[in-house]
Amino acid sequence: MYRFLASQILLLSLLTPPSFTQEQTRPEPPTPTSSAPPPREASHYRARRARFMKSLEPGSLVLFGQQHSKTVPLNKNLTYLTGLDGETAILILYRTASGHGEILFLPNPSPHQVRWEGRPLAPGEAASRRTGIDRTFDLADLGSILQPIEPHVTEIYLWGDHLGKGKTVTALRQWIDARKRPPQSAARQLARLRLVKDDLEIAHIQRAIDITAAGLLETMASARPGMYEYELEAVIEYIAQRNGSLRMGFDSIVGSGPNSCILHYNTNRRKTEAGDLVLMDVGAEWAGYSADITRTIPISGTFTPRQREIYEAVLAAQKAAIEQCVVGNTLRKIHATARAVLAEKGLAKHYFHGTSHWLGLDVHDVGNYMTPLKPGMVLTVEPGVYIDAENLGIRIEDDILVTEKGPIVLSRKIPRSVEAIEAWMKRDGIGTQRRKFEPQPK
Ligand SMILES: [Mn+2]
Repeated sequence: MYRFLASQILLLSLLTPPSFTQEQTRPEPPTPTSSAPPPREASHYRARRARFMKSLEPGSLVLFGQQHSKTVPLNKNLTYLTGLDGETAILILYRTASGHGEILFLPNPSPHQVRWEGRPLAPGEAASRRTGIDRTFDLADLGSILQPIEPHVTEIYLWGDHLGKGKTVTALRQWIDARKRPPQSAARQLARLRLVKDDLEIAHIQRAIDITAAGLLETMASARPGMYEYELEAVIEYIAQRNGSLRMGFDSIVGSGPNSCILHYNTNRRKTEAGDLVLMDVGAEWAGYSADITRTIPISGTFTPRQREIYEAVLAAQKAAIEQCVVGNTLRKIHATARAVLAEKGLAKHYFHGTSHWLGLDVHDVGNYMTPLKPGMVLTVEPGVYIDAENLGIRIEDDILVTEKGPIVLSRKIPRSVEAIEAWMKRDGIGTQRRKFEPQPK
């Protein structure tokens, strides 16, 4: 009898998943995204969800999903509404006659998954504190929790194709597909909200810009003829990552000489030559928000007279356009202003692109491009002149916050005038010298 019991206990202990109680008494390890916002920010997410749900009719239910993955694009609307930044999650928001409800579903991983992939954000207090959502549940319980809500749902909105995989999601998809009315898109309502940034968003954008600024300053100080474009890129991205920006908002563009004329060049493999211009269009990301800044520098440290002439023209166009970033104006007006300055100097035929786009969680952020400017909107102003025959491409791009009192250039700390760039480039940067342990250049 005793031996039987002992073997039963042994069997039981083999079947029981390893205990994590010891780990739970320790402070929570930092999540892989160090850009994760502290809990006090949850009130902003709560306010955004309330505003969003007010824009929908009672009886509406909205589904947002995200599957943690390095390859699938992030669901930025989920970030906007919860602050989550790539974690696997399904958010359900629903509107009733009297108000709205919110439920967050998070995976409860098996010990096996924890062993291989680590511990994801799980349902519970930590998730509630971070997102401001009181009700967090195991993703596996989604079906049973949705059931009592279901009869009250008249309209379903589904955000994108981000729901992910697995049994629960398959069942959810079947439920959606079985409904008479296909799911609607809430893109328009979300885009309208995301167009005007709240304080927290502006702080995040400013942080992304400040990190990008540090990277550009270091790169300008490091730039020397003979460096490869990717060496300059490495300095920018090193500074970005060193400061907690774990992704760039988009592929860095570092185009020297002829490549400065290619608008979205990002091969970044050419060796720079004395006298080249180098166009750097870069943006670090912070808490999901991207900066988007372009500086064009002379690799040798001083502009030639011709480069200077064109540079001053582009800068004049940019300054005039920035002055137009006032409440009530449109992007069309801003663009026309930049173009007019370049046209006066006979350069309009070398200006091929628009002047502005919205900036936020997406580098080309959502929102209607005809919307007149309102306080809290953030946009880029980036005129450029590209003369292929002279290997001369110049773009100057800054990030602008619209306020009641006029435009604020959030990226103003980065040298922009010819004099300021040349003065800054006299310095040494971390990319100037090779470290002892690096192989010598070929
Ligand atoms: Mn841009």
